[in-house]
Amino acid sequence: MEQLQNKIEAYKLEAGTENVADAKALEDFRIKWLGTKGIVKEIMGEMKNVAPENKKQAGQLLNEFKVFIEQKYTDLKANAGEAGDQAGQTIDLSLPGDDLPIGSRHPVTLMRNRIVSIFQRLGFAVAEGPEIEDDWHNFGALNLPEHHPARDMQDTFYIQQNPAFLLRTHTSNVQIREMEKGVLPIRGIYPGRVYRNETVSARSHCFFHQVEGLYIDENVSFADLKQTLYFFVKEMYGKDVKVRFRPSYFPFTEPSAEMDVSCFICGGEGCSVCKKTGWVEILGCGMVHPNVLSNCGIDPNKYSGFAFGMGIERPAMLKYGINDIRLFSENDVRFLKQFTSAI
Ligand code: 2NM
Repeated sequence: MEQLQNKIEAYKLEAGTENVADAKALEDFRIKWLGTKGIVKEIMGEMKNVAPENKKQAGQLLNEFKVFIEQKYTDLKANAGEAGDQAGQTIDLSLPGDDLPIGSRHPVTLMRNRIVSIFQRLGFAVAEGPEIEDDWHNFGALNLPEHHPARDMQDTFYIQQNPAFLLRTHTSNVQIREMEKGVLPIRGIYPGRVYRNETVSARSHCFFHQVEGLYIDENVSFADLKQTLYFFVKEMYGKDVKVRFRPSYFPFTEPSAEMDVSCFICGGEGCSVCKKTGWVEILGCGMVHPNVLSNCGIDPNKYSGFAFGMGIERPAMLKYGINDIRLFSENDVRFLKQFTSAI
């Protein structure tokens, strides 16, 4: 029994110091220790020489030894794999590399970038702000006091744990935050996600994306607004596009207008997109209300400015022929990989 114990200890020491440099040496180790004529098999055969009263203990020792050698083999195999990789031995360099799909930009991102980059060329600087906003920056500062009926124009999600906060209903909160900084003049373009409590359907969703813009300086006039937005639509829809402004109402601008472009689907002939009117509404705009300027610490007697806002999903749907707004947020790769563009 003692003899067997000593033998096992010696083998353990021997196996413990073994190392392999490559797959061939690993296989040699396996054959030497675990093969059909290997050391583990051979020493197992010694059970028959053990006295009956020692058989139980011997069995345990031998089993333990077998597990020890198997573990050693597993370790060597892992190391040999790494060593082989490092030496380039297990890699076939003639094989093509793994295919890494590079993906594509989301159609909303494509349309946002198109819009934003046109204004950037006019010197408008991009800024972003929080999507979870307080009442003041989303409503109050925008000339929309509590209980003002115009708040009903946008059904709002409030934060349950603290209703002083809400999900912004437009990106105008960024305008307010930029104006509050007190650095004038301001020429900014503000893209982002906004939220409204609307029933989800093919045409409307409870969240969507907007780009808003703001220009504040001395002597900014409605003529500047018209010319800036006219430049924008010519870049966006081509130089033959026509525009018209219709009077409208926003609490934060006075006067306010909605801008239409001649239908870029039918060219003004009349189709389902323009509902046979020849015109498509694309944005709202106006001269920033003096109350809004005062709310942000800007002197309305010295400064004036214009602002505008537009959705991104609708023009993206028209451009790419998408008929259901929900597709934008379902993350189906079969949908997403259809859109390609340089920007
Ligand atoms: C629109 C339409 C018209 C607008 C105005 C302002 C601010 F902060 F300057 F008062 N922000 N956004 C505005 C004006 C937004 O979206 C349809």
